[in-house]
Amino acid sequence: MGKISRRKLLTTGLLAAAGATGLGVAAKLADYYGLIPPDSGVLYGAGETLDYAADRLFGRHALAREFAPSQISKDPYANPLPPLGAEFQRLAERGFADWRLAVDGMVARPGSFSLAEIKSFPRSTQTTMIGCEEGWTYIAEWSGPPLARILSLVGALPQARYVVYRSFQPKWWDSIDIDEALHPQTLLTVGMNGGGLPVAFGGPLRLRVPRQMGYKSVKFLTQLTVTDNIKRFGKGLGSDPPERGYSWYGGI
Ligand SMILES: Nc1nc2c(c(=O)[nH]1)N[C@H]1C(S)=C(S)[C@@H](COP(=O)(O)O)O[C@H]1N2
Ligand SMILES: [Mo]
Repeated sequence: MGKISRRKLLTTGLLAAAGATGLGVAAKLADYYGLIPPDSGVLYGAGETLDYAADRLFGRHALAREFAPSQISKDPYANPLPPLGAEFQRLAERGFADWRLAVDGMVARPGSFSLAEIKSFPRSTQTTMIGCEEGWTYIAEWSGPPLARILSLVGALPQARYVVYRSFQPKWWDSIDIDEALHPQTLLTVGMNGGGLPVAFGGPLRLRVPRQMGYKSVKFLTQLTVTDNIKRFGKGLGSDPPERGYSWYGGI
């Protein structure tokens, strides 16, 4: 296929195909261009596939909406958490001095960072909205080094396609594709509303993914694994939520 027709297909083909002949064709096009989210079948989940493919073709650099300081929610709602246990308690009592973020997988220099190291990196600040699929939202100011910074420090390899991330709560693991991981608004959050990050909101360290639904912003971040193949993790669907009927891609 020549350059011009390929470009034309990329810019008009997906949506036109979806409109004219149904989502199955869009899913096939998405597959052709390697834009299939890991939890979708080609026939089932075509709606989500279209969503993901359209975002990746047209909006990979799009910014999540930012709000004015006056719009910050006075009373942000923290999703209630089960008890985090004795080990978490011990870490908290020491001011999380022993908290570490391990980074492994397809990186030139695997290793781990202390919280103090992460806090010492240049921070970005954003005032964005977080929303739960259950229907509530709030706006807060979040700050921390962009995930992209850590990925460049450890030397993520060019073949990398996803970053899998894990929490102190083992059930809460998830993944994002490399576009989302390198996006400037994807933050290793250490601060909220001008202070530290409270435990209720995922302190001491939370991955903030403001272009996707709240469940992708995993609290108590402990590990990053860079990979080119998501199928090796869990049931191969890219995260825990799809194992329970939610989408892997939570674009908003
Ligand atoms: N580790 C961990 N991360 C988590 C959760 C959780 O229970 N544990 N809940 C998720 C869900 S479903 C949502 S909607 C948001 C809620 O964020 P909030 O408590 O700041 O409102 O955090 C997400 N990250
Ligand atoms: Mo949620």
